[in-house]
Amino acid sequence: MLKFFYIAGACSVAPHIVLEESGADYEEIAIDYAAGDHRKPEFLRLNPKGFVGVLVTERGPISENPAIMAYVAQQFPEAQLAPTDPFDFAQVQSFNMFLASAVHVTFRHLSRPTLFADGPEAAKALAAKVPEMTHKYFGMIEEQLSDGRPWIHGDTWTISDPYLFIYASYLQRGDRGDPELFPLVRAHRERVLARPATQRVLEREGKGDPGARRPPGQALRIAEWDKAEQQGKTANLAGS
Ligand SMILES: N[C@@H](CCC(=O)N[C@@H](CS)C(=O)NCC(=O)O)C(=O)O
Repeated sequence: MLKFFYIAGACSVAPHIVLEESGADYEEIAIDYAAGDHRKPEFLRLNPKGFVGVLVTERGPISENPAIMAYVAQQFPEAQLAPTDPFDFAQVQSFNMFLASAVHVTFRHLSRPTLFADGPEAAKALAAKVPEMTHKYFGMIEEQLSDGRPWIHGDTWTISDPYLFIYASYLQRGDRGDPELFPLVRAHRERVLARPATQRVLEREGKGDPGARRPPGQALRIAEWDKAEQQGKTANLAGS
């Protein structure tokens, strides 16, 4: 049986939703971020990069969320999670790679500055640039939705939709840009949120809506990141 490893509320929500939409029989395994499960040898054997999601198949593990989602779509074609036409499928992949390599990486400058530079001053400088890039990238996504389409590639839901959902949810928190600038993205997020598969995943992951603003004081301040990272106390920051 397929085994899916995730961190509750993290970017792995997207392939988790895709698995749920696929109708596949799979086992889900929560990685405890606070306990550092993603740094333990058992998990690193599956993904030496130490990131979720990871999908373990009978042929071995698959890492990188866009790759997992494409695999599930191709493995369960009857669920119609992605187009089979090569050009249309490339559009899906193009969008997903953009989210992974531009949007997610931009967000990581805020949530995990120690991956890029050391010290609170560097973290502040990295964070200062985030809203500009977020607005630029979400502006492009808003434009793609501007013809009234319900889903990012048109009338049909694809694996790009839950992937956009998770980053639109992080934007919704208001700590990395102004979500009010992107009404079409917000409406799209609500459509994905309302799907039964999404609701089941969020319920089972147990963290609620990933777009909910964190209570004041719960989120660590940027300058505290280095200390928290050293002490392994970054649990509240999973999902970036
Ligand atoms: N390039 C990877 C990135 C995955 C990723 O960054 N996952 C985060 C959760 S959003 C993670 O596992 N973080 C653990 C860590 O940063 O140590 C992908 O797209 O799948």
